[in-house]
Amino acid sequence: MWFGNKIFITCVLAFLLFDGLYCCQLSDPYRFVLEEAPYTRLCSTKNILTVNGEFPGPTIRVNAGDQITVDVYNKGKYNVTIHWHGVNQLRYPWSDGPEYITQCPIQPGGKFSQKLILSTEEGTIWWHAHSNWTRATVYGAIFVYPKPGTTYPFPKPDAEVPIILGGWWKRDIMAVYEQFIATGGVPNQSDAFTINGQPGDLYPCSKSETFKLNVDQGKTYLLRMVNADVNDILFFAVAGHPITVVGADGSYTKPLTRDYIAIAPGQTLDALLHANQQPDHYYMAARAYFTAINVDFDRSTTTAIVQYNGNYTPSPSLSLPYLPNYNDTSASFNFSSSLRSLASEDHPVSVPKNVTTQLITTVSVNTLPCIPNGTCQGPNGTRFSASMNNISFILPSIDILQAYYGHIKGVYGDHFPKYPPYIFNFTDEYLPLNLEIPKLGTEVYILDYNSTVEIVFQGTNLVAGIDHPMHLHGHSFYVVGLGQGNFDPEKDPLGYNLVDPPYRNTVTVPKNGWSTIRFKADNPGVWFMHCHLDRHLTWGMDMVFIVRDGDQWDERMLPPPPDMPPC
Ligand SMILES: *[C@@H]1O[C@H](CO)[C@@H](O)[C@H](O)[C@H]1NC(C)=O
Ligand SMILES: *[C@@H]1O[C@H](CO)[C@@H](O)[C@H](O)[C@H]1NC(C)=O
Ligand SMILES: *[C@@H]1O[C@H](CO)[C@@H](O)[C@H](O)[C@H]1NC(C)=O
Ligand SMILES: *[C@@H]1O[C@H](CO)[C@@H](O)[C@H](O)[C@H]1NC(C)=O
Ligand SMILES: *[C@@H]1O[C@H](CO)[C@@H](O)[C@H](O)[C@H]1NC(C)=O
Ligand SMILES: *[C@@H]1O[C@H](CO)[C@@H](O)[C@H](O)[C@H]1NC(C)=O
Ligand SMILES: *[C@@H]1O[C@H](CO)[C@@H](O)[C@H](O)[C@H]1NC(C)=O
Ligand SMILES: *[C@@H]1O[C@H](CO)[C@@H](O)[C@H](O)[C@H]1NC(C)=O
Ligand SMILES: *[C@@H]1O[C@H](CO)[C@@H](O)[C@H](O)[C@H]1NC(C)=O
Ligand SMILES: *[C@@H]1O[C@H](CO)[C@@H](O)[C@H](O)[C@H]1NC(C)=O
Ligand SMILES: *[C@@H]1O[C@H](CO)[C@@H](O)[C@H](O)[C@H]1NC(C)=O
Ligand SMILES: [Cu+2]
Repeated sequence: MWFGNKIFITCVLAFLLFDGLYCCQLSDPYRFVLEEAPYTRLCSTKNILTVNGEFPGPTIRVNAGDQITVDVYNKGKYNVTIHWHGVNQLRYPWSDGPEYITQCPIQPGGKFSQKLILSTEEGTIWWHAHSNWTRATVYGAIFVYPKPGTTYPFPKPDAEVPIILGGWWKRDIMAVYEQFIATGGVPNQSDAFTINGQPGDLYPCSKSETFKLNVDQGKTYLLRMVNADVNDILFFAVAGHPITVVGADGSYTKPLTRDYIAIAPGQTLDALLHANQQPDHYYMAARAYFTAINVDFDRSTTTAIVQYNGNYTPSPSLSLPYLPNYNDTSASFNFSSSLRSLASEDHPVSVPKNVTTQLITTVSVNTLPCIPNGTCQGPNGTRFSASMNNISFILPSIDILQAYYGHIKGVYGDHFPKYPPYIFNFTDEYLPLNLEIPKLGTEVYILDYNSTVEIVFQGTNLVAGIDHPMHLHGHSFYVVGLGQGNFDPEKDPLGYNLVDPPYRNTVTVPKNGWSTIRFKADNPGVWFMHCHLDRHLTWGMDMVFIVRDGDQWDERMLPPPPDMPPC
C-alpha cells in the first residue's frame, strides 16, 4: 500500500518512540471543528455548538482494533473537551477527554490532536463533549466494523442507520446550565426529545423534518442506537416491529428480541429491525423513564418514521408503539437484566473470578446547606448535591492525569473510601435528614496493574431514590448482578452471572437497588467514573481511578503528546 511521506516519517518516529504501537496510522486524520451554527427547532432558531456545523455531529467509521487521529479545533466561545465514549484508549489516557480529569480544556482558538486507540470494542460507541453541558449538542456515533476478513456474528444487515436519541432546549444550553448552578435546584427540563436531532411529528413546527427511515420489505436494518440525552433514561420502540438487540456498549450480545428497550445516557445498543410487516408507515418513538418523586420532567414523546418503499396507500394515521409508563422500574430493570454476552468462540468472555479488590460504594443524591445570600431551590431551601461513598466530587483546577504524571502535590487525595463510611438502611423510605449532607473532596482510588476489581454500586433513598447510569472510562466491565433493595453480601453474590454477563461501559443502578461490576485493571492511567445523568455528574456523583503501571514495557502508560492543552 502506498502512503504519504509525512505519515511514513510519523510512523517511523512513532515506532521508535512508542514501541511500534502507533505504526498503524495509515488514514488521514479526521478534522473536528467546534463552531457555533444556527439551528431551528420547535419554531425558534438559536446558535448551538456543533462539530463542523453538523447536528448530530459526524459519524466516525473504523474497524475493530484501529487507531485513528482526530484533530480537534476549538472555534467556539467556550472551553471544551471531547471524549470518545467506549474507546478504551489502552495505555493512552491523554486523549480520553474529561476536563480536569485527563486534560485541561481546549480553549477558544486552541487545537488538540487526539488519538483513538481501539482494541476489543466492536459495534456502536460514540463521542461527545465532556465540559459542563456542552455535550447537549456536541455528539455523534462511532461505528466499529468487524476487522477486515471477519464478519458480524449475525446475518449481515442490508443497511446500517444511526438512531441517536437526544434532547433539545429552546434556551441556550449555557443559560440552562448557569441557572441550574446558580439556583441549586433541579435544572429546567428539556423542551423536546429528539431522534437524529429531530423532535418529530408530535411537537410544534417539527413535522416536515421528522427523521424517516425508508425500508424495503424483506430487508434487515441494523439500528446503531445511542442515548446522547443529557438527563433522561429513555424507553424506545418501533410500532409493529419488535427489535432484536445484538450488541450493547460496543460488545456483542446474545440476540434479545423485545417490543421495547430501555437505554440510559451513555449507553449504546445495536438492534436489528426486520422490515417484515405490511408496507405502511410506522412510528418509532422514545420517551422518558423517570422515577424521582415530586420532580417534574420532560413528559413528551419523540418520533421518527419507518417508511416502506413501494406502491401503496399508507394508513391515514400512524399509531404509536406501546411504551411503558414513566415510572415502570420493572420494565427498565427487566430489559437491563436480560442482556447476555454473546460468549462465542470468536467473542469469548473472561469474567474475573478471583477478585483482588472489592469496593462497595453508595451512589446518592444529597443536599448542601444554603450558601449565604444564595438562591437555594433544593428541598427545604437547600442546594442539591450528589456523592459516592458520601464524598461529593469537586473538579480540581489542573487535571489529575497531569498531577499524577508530573508528581504535582495538592491536586487530589488518594483516600476514596472502599466501603460506605456509614452503614444504614440505604433504601429505607424515611431516612434521617442529617445523613443527607456529604463531604466535599477530590479523592481517587489507586489500583495496582492487573488487579481484578469488583464494584458494588448501592443506590440510596436519601433525598430521592432514582436510577443512576454509572459510566467507567478506560475499561469495559462485566455486569455480574443487579437487584432491588440493599445489597446482601451473603446472599446476592450467589446469584452472580459469571458465565455470560453483558460487557458494558455504562451500567444502570436501579432505583433503590444495586449493581455489581467486575473488570481487570489492565489499562494504566487515570480514569473517570461517574453518573451519566449530567445533573448528577455536576452535583458530584463522580470519582477517579488511577491504574498504576505494570512491570513490562507494554504495561506502562505511553508518554503524553506534545500538544496537551495548557491550563
Ligand atoms: C462551566 O461553567 C461554570 C459555571 O458557569 C464556569 O464557571 C466554568 O468556567 C465553565 N467551564 C468551562 C470550561 O467553560
Ligand atoms: C427555566 O424555567 C423557568 C420556569 O419555567 C423560566 O422562568 C426560566 O426562564 C427558565 N430558564 C432557562 C434558562 O431556561
Ligand atoms: C406509576 O404512575 C401511575 C400514574 O401515573 C400510578 O398509577 C402507579 O401507581 C405508579 N406506579 C409505581 C410503581 O409507582
Ligand atoms: C422479564 O419479563 C419476562 C416476561 O414478563 C419474564 O419472562 C422474565 O423472567 C423477566 N426477566 C427478568 C430478568 O426479570
Ligand atoms: C487470587 O489473587 C490473589 C491475590 O493476587 C493470589 O494470591 C491468588 O493466588 C489468586 N488465586 C487464584 C486462584 O488465582
Ligand atoms: C447578604 O445579605 C445581607 C442582607 O441583604 C447583607 O447585609 C450581607 O452583606 C450579604 N452578604 C453577602 C456575603 O453578600
Ligand atoms: C429497609 O427499608 C425498607 C423500606 O422502608 C424496608 O422494606 C426494609 O425492610 C428495610 N430493611 C431493613 C434491613 O431494615
Ligand atoms: C456524610 O458525612 C457527613 C460529614 O461527616 C455526615 O454528617 C453525614 O452523616 C454522612 N452521611 C452519610 C450517608 O454517610
Ligand atoms: C424537608 O423538610 C421536611 C420537614 O422537616 C421533611 O419531612 C422532609 O423530609 C425534608 N425533605 C428533604 C428532601 O430533606
Ligand atoms: C498481568 O497479567 C498478564 C496476563 O495475565 C500477565 O502476563 C502479566 O505478567 C501480569 N503483569 C503484572 C505486572 O502482574
Ligand atoms: C478555560 O480553561 C483555562 C485553563 O484551564 C482556565 O484557566 C479558564 O478559567 C477557563 N475558562 C473558563 C471560562 O472556564
Ligand atoms: Cu445519577
